[in-house]
Amino acid sequence: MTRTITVGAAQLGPIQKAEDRVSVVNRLLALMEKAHARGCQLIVFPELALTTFFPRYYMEDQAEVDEWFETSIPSNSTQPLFDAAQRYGMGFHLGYAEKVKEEGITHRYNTAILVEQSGNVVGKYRKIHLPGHVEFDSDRAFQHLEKRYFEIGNLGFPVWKMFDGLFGMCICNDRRWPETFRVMGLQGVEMVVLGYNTPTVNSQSDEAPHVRAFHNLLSMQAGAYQNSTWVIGVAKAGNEDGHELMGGSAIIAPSGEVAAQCVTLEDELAVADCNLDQCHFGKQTVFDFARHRRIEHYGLITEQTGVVLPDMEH
Ligand code: CDV
Repeated sequence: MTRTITVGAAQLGPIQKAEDRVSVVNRLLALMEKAHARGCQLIVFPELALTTFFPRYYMEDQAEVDEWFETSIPSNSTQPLFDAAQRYGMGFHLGYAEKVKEEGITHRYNTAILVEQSGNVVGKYRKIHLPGHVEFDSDRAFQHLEKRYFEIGNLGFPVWKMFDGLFGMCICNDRRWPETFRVMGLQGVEMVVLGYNTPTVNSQSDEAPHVRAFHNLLSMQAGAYQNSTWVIGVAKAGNEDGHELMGGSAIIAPSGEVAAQCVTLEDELAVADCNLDQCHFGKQTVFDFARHRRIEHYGLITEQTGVVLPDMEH
């Protein structure tokens, strides 16, 4: 009996600053309806899927910042997503800005949840590799203030049992780090779901858009292949109030091959039948970690963060 799940990568076109949650949730619901018509059992939405990519805006007033955050999920405006999940028997993955009080202290995270077909939340992930900067940076063409608005995630990279398989999550910049995928790979992950908001241009260089699109796929395909797992990477794309975001949402097989991909910069669904048993071959051969990893030579990876040049004096 195969473990095949039909998955929809639900790319979102731009969300303008003025667009409210209700309107965005209606767009998500339309994608869920399409996904249901195409037989999807799981739909994957992008990072910060309920709003524009607000970390591009410098704000000093915390009340203004907090407008972009959710204090509970489900909430009045997001409950329809959970109702649709139940109605269609469809799991979903959703990224959002989370404001939470834990042990009397308020925290803000860039968060994603995994919801099963019954509408129950099975897993929560808080983004660990936060890109960007804390203060206004006049040397950049535009701001990327995730380090200002979010704390580093405190939940690690766990995996969860769902659909008779093992699922993991990460968010956007996390995909560029092999450690992200390997930590989940070491727990046997079979499908990693992630969302991204990636500008088509680099705010600090003239890096070409096609090179940035290449890096996006390169990172996700490498993560898939080197851990023999499915990777579902979903963009928020298009022009948000003058800021271009790349598309290219993709469903990537454990071989590293692209199984399905979005071709527009709009709300779009890419669908693939993902057989989790396809993960076995890589996990039992070239990436059979138990047989082939050489952890006695990997100490620097967890002992050291930055580069330390070797002492070249003889
Ligand atoms: N939202 C992100 O994490 N975006 C980053 C930026 C820095 C380009 C990314 O890695 O795509």
